[in-house]
Amino acid sequence: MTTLFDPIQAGRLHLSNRIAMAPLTRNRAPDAIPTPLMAQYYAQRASAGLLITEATAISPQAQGYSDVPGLYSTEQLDGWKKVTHAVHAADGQIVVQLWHVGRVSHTSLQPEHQAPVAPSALRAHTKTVLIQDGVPTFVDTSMPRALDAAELPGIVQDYRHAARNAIACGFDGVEIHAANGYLLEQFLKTGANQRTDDYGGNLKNRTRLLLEVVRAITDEIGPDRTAIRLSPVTPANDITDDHPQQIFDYLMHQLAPLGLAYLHIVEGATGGARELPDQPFDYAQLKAVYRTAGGQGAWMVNNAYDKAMAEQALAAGADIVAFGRPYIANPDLVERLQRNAPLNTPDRATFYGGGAEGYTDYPTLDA
Ligand code: 8OZ
Repeated sequence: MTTLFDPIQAGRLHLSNRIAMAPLTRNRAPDAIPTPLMAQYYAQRASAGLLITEATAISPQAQGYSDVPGLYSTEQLDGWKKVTHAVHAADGQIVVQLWHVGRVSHTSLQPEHQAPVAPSALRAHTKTVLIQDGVPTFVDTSMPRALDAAELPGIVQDYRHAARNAIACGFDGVEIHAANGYLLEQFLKTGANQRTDDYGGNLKNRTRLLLEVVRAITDEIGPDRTAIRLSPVTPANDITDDHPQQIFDYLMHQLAPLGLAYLHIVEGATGGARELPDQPFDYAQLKAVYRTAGGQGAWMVNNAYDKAMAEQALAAGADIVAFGRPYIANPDLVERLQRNAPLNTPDRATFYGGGAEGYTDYPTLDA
């Protein structure tokens, strides 16, 4: 029987175990520049089979929160190089999550304080985090403007550049953030996309931007170190779809031939309930559709897993399990799971913003 502690190949990535650190926004990158403290934080967690960075903006327009990192300026790349170097020195492996927030932003974070961009001029009824005088404050997102179709190639180009930058920084690959109500999912789902052009309406049109982004990135850095995160039914950031099974099954057919390293599936509500009574979704069917269509990427699952659930998921055919909140508080999560040791409890008050406290000061078992 496969265990969490068995290695696995995912495209070009070789994971020493099936435990991934899920992407976690921590708002500790002032001016969007990764810091030495971030290098320490990721290196502390390097025993994970794979580290996935916090969501990282591909361009100034892609920013939606205070103090989240970017991957487009020289200073940002220099900061990330220290992160990948520290992780590799600790024998870890790290991919960067590429992010465009779309409408989940605030004018104060946008270039020239313009409106955030979205498929349609529909406001997301959700909050973003602004850090004012060091204190994280949740504020309503701003009213977005609808993107002109002529602007979309520029956004695809920004993803391509960010992927190139990722490799230049020493990342082992990239994970495209197409989940949690951000730009790519805004195009996918009916609740945010009312376009009448080639990027709205039918399944082909609503998946078009996402697939253009995937193709640009795989063309740039190779499919075997490109991955994607999806959240078929999450209500995160006010996102909804009328028929999620339909569009995600369709997407599996499109992604299957592209040779991605892994698919990362958030089951249920991100950071919340795994079962949503009014939004049933068949994840086994999703995987079956992908495999039947020839998809060979590793299947990564996420959301509120513990060890027993993770082992069940592997037995049911998942390849990798991503742990989020447990990784905030347990840098040595792999060892703790292996030894059935108790886990430290994460402190919500220090999730977003601040310094070392609640970030790099959680003790290991040995400490
Ligand atoms: C929590 C706070 C801010 C951003 C996501 C990038 O949900 C995020 C995020 C999570 O994917």
